[in-house]
Amino acid sequence: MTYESTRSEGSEVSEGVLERLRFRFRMLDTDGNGYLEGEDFERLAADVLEAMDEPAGSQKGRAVFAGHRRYWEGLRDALDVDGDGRISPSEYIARLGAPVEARETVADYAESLAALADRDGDGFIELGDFLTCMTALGFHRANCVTLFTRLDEAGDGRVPVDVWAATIVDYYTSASTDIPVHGLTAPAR
Ligand SMILES: [Ca+2]
Ligand SMILES: [Ca+2]
Ligand SMILES: [Ca+2]
Repeated sequence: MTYESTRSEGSEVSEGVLERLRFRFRMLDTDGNGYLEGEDFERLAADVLEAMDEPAGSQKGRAVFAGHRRYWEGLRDALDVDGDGRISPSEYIARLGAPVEARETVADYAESLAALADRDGDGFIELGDFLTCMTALGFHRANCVTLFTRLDEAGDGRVPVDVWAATIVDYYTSASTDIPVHGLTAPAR
């Protein structure tokens, strides 16, 4: 089987998107061995559940594990070109031309994380819960505060769960750097 690039002519990948992908790779490679593997995603799910005091066996907990697995399996199926069961940095970067596949891959993941961040189940994510969840995932606190402020259009200190889920999907699938969530990639301040 030969590998054909999914990039079409004229769809130059912006440096900003590349930067975002590199940042993501480092965050997802939770054991830091230079490859993405199923274990990295199990660890990521366990860590964020622990940070949120959510039992792994609860409905939300099971959804988070299932979302992470689905996300990992989607990445592996789409990107593990040499079939060794893990994703190298170059395999990860090569996914840039296929944002539609990525959307299906991250939908459950995004929804489960948004539901987890709504700790009291009122349909909204409050700043404190947001920061606990996001810093457990590896994002820088200051960047998360900036993002939350931009998403909180009503200015009432909370963001609707569905808005946050859609924003997570955008983060993984958009080729644009002109979206609020792009700021998550900025270096720690
Ligand atoms: Ca790894
Ligand atoms: Ca591979
Ligand atoms: Ca809430």
